[in-house]
Amino acid sequence: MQVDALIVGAGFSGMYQLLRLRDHLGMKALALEAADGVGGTWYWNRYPGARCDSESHSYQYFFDEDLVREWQWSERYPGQAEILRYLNHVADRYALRPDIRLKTRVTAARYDEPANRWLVETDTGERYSAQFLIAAVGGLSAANVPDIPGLPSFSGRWYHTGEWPHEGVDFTGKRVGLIGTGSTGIQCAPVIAQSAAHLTVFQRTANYSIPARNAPLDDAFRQYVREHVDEIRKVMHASTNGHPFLFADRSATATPPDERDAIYRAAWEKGGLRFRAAFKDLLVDQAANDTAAGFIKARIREVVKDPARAAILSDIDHPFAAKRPPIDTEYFETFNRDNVSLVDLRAAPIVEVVPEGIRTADALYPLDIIVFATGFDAMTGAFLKIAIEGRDGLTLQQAWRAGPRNCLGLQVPGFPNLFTITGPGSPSVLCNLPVAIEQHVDWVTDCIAWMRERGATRVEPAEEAVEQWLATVQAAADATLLPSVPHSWYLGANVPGKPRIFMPYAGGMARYRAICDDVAAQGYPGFVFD
Ligand code: FAD
Ligand code: N01
Repeated sequence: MQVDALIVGAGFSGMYQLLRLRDHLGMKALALEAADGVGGTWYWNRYPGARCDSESHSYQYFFDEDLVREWQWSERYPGQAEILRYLNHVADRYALRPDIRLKTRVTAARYDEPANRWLVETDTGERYSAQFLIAAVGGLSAANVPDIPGLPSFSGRWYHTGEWPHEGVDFTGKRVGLIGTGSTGIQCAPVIAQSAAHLTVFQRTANYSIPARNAPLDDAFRQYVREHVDEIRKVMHASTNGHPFLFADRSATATPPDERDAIYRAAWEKGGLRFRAAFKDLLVDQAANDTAAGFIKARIREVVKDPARAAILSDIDHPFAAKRPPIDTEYFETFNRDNVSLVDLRAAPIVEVVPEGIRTADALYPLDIIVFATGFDAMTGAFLKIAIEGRDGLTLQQAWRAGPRNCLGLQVPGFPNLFTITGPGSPSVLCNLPVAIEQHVDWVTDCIAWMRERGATRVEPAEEAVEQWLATVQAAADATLLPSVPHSWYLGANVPGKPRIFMPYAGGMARYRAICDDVAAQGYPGFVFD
């Protein structure tokens, strides 16, 4: 089948890209989606407690103010089912479904240079040809199940949180092992503990977490959102991370300790990701960060009654927010329950899975169910799972062997007319993602429109521009504490053999948007058209 543009994925990114190319540029566009429903992350991640960390009124599309005004979020942070309902509503409201092929995984895409077409293959045996290929495959969509010896021998059931069964999992009366204490593990542990006979949390790296303070939204707040759509959008666009709040313009180290403590306490009570915006220097100054880290560790020791457990949970080896900071609902409180135990894998690592459960260096833990909250082959995994072949037979695997290379996180040299949405080299996972997604999709759409106006048929970044952008991404990361965590997935450290490169652009969404706008306004310097 011949189309103008083929989009891979039908999550937040793919659906909006489809809408823009089809409805605004009048292109024949099609989205191919591996799942049997739209929604991406929110289709796949149905684990107990799955919920957004972005506040609901900011975790939505803003391209249509009517859409913002008509959708009513029920809670401060929407749960998985509500977000999935929202994305299905969007698919219906904009009549996207006729142009989305579900249960269709793209397996290969080859650039045919003489024809200037992408030839795309799927697991359903279909073949497509498109001038433009837009990979909206998600930065957190390739589940990472660690290669633990003996897993196939396990006599119980195991699940990865990112591929959760749609019929749910009944934990009643079961001994459950949970591996992973990132955002996902921290969300699901309290909920699993409520129904399981026993929950054993296997912690490798202790983590910070801030109370979410989730609550139902009242009509007054909904009314406020309806009446202030433009103002909310302006704040999100001006902010470092695309959230609907700005960082306070004060330094943690320059603030007297008593005053600083009062600010942290107020931020702790307010809850959520706003905590890290309490001071402007938490991510750029180790001494400033230490004040936040010390505050949170003290709260953990306050909440967790058993001093030995509290010590394991608060023995955190990295700066606050240098790994993605989770927010939680009663995570640390969960360790006060009688039916919950904590295993410190730093003291005794997992050795193997055996039929009865998990064996660490010093004990066997009998289990009926293992939950892997072990994250994703983030940022590059879903792209590299597709056999993408560009100019002169160059594969994406070869091009990214030493780490992802691209310009503005949008285009890879050697792969003309291929665009990546919120891929490596863009703010993506450091940002409230709908904001990053709308910016990327709009930029791609404008670029294609610009080409069509000028009769250009091909776009690709120049090598020098790519080198410059890689240096910009590295410099932005080096100006922060982010690259200082050796075991962070931002660096690819969670996947054996993955190159250690700090992948997202850490200079902030507002600055990134300004750079991209400037490139477009100047006629796309650094990109070659013909
Ligand atoms: P995805 O939603 O990942 O969608 C990509 C789609 O592409 C998927 O449906 C996938 O099936 C499909 N796909 C991939 N490869 C192929 C292929 N080869 N062929 C066909 N289809 C393919 N972000 C925030 O900003 N705030 C949050 O609070 C937040 N919470 C999160 C919670 C969880 C549990 C997770 C995992 C992520 C969270 N995120 C959050 C990040 C989230 O991924 C983004 O907010 C957003 O949903 C990404 O949308 P997307 O369309 O770019 O990617
Ligand atoms: O994954 P993670 P996640 N043995 O990679 C551990 C988004 N998200 O799914 O730190 C033992 O962060 C690993 O240990 P360590 C958000 O962007 C958002 O939780 O590598 N343990 C870590 O504890 C987030 O950052 C939300 O030492 C192993 C955990 O598994 C991203 O998705 C909710 C192990 C993985 O943590 C990913 O979060 C959920 C092994 N072999 C997710 N391998 C919200 O916004 C890994 N681990 C609400």
